[in-house]
Amino acid sequence: MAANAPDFGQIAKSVELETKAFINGRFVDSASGKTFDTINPATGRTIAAIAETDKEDVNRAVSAARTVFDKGDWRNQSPRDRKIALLKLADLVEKHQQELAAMEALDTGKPVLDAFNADLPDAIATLRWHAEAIDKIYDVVSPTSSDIVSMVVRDPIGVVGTVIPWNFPLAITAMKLGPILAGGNSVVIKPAEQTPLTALKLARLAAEAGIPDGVVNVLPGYGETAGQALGRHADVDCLSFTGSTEVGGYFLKYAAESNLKRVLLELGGKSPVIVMDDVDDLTPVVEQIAFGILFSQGENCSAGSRLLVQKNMKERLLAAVLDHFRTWKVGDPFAPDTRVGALIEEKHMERVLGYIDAGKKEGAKIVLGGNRVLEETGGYFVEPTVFDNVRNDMKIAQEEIFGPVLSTITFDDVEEAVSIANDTKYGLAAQLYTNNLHIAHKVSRQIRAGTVSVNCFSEGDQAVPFGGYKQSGFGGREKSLLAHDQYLQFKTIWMQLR
Ligand code: TAP
Repeated sequence: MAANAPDFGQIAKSVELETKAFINGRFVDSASGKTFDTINPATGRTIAAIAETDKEDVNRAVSAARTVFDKGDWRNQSPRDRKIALLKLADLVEKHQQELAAMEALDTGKPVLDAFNADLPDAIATLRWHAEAIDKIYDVVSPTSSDIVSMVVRDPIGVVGTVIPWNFPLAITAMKLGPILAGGNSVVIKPAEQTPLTALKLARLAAEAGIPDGVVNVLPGYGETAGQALGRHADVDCLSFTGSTEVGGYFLKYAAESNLKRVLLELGGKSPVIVMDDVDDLTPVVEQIAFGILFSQGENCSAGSRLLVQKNMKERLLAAVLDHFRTWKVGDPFAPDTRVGALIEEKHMERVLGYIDAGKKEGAKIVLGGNRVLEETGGYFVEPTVFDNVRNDMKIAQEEIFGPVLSTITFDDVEEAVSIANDTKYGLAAQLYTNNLHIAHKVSRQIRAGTVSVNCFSEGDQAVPFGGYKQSGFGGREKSLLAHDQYLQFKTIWMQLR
C-alpha cells in the first residue's frame, strides 16, 4: 500500500454500520423482531446482528414500492432530474468509498485493496454510466402510412425485486440499481445473508441523494424466506437474480406459480481459458490466468477455472503458471500485500475442499496447493490450487467450484479445444490466447459463451453487455443500454390522423 493510502484497518474499526431493514425510507426492525449475525470470514467472528426479514417485511416493502410507483414520485420526474439524483448517489458512494471498501472486506473476506481499487470504482462508474444514459435514450416512431402515427415508447416495468449474491455485493447491487432506477422503477433488494452491510449503507446514501421514500428498499434475510417471498410476490413485476444456477431455476418456478413476473438470471460459469502453442510471450498470459482464477479467491462467476492448453505447450505454461501463482499471497484481507483473502464462510470452504478431494480421487494430480491454510486465524482460507491431468468429464472440470482452483486439461488441435470448451452446461465467459488471427476469429465465434476475450481477461466495462449462454443466464443482458431494456416494457401507441 502506498505510504499515503488510507489506514483501512482503522477505518474498519470505527465504521458505522446500518443493521436494520430499510423500508419506505426508514431503517426499521424486522416484523418478527428476529436478527441474524453477519460474520467476518477472515476471523470467523461476528461483525453485527442484522434484522432478519421475511414474508411480512417483503409485503411491507413491496407495498411501499408499489405505492410510490403508482404515485409517480420517481418515474414521473423528468429524466434530467432522475439523472441528477443518480449522479448524486454516485458522488455519495465516492465520498464514502473508504468506509464502503472496509465494510466490503469485513463482510466478504476479500482483500480490502481489491474492494477499494476494483469493486468501489466499478460501483461508482456503473451508477454514473446509467445516470448519464437516462436523458439520451429516444423512443421511436414506426414507419406506418402517413395517416397514422405509431409510436413505440418505453415504460418502466414497475416494482423490481432483486436478489444478490455475496461475492461482489456492492458492485452487483449497483449494476442492478443503475438501470432499474434509470428506468423509473421501484426496487426491493435482498442482499445475500452473508453480506448485507454495503447494500444497507447504499440505502442510506440513496435517501441522502433525494431518491423518494419507497423507491429503494433493502431487506436483509435468508433466501428461503425473504428471497422466496420476493420471488413469489404477486405485485412484483420483475425479479432480477444473480447467483447459482440452482437457485436461478427456483425463481422461474416462483414466477410460474405466482404472476408470471419477468425473470432475469445471471448465473454460474465454468469458463475455459484456451492457450494455443503459437503464443510466444507467456508472461501476460500467466498473469491473466492468475487474475482470472485467483482474483476474489476464485469466487467469481466468470473465473477462468479450466485451463485448456495445447499439448506441446503444457510443460512450459504450467511451470510459468506455478511460479506466478506462488506470488499471490494468501492472508489477512487488511494486510497490504494480501492478494487472496478468505472464502465467504466455513460451509463454502468445506465445499471447495470437497472438490479438491474429488479431483484427487478421480485421478487428477495436484501440482500446487490443495489445502486450507491460516486455520489459527479462525478464517476460511484456501491456498491457490492447480490440478494437472484433468479430464473434462471429471467433477472438478464440470462443476463450479467457486474457489481458487484451476484444472489443467490438454488438447491436440483447435477443433478439440473448441469441443472441450463447449462441453459444459455453462456458457458465461471464455478466454483465448493465440497469435493467429484466423484462430482468434474462428474460435471466438465457435465458443458458446456470452463473453469471449481474446488475448485478455476482460469483463469490466459498463458500456459492454454481460450475460450468459446456456445455464449461465436467462432473459437479458446486464451492463450497457441492453440492461435498461430489461427493466422497461415497450408500448405501441397508434394514432389515427384526420
Ligand atoms: P446462491 O446460493 O444462488 O445465492 C444467491 C442469492 O439467492 C442469495 O441472496 C441467497 O440468499 C438467495 N437464495 C438462496 N436460496 C434461495 C431460495 N431458495 N429462494 C430465493 N432466494 C434464495 O449463490 P451464492 O452462493 O450466493 O453465490 C455463488 C453463485 O452465484 C455462483 O454459482 C456464481 O457463479 C453465481 N454468481 C453469478 C454471477 C453472474 S453475474 N453470473 C455473479 C456472481 C455470482 P441467502 O444467501 O441469504 O440465503
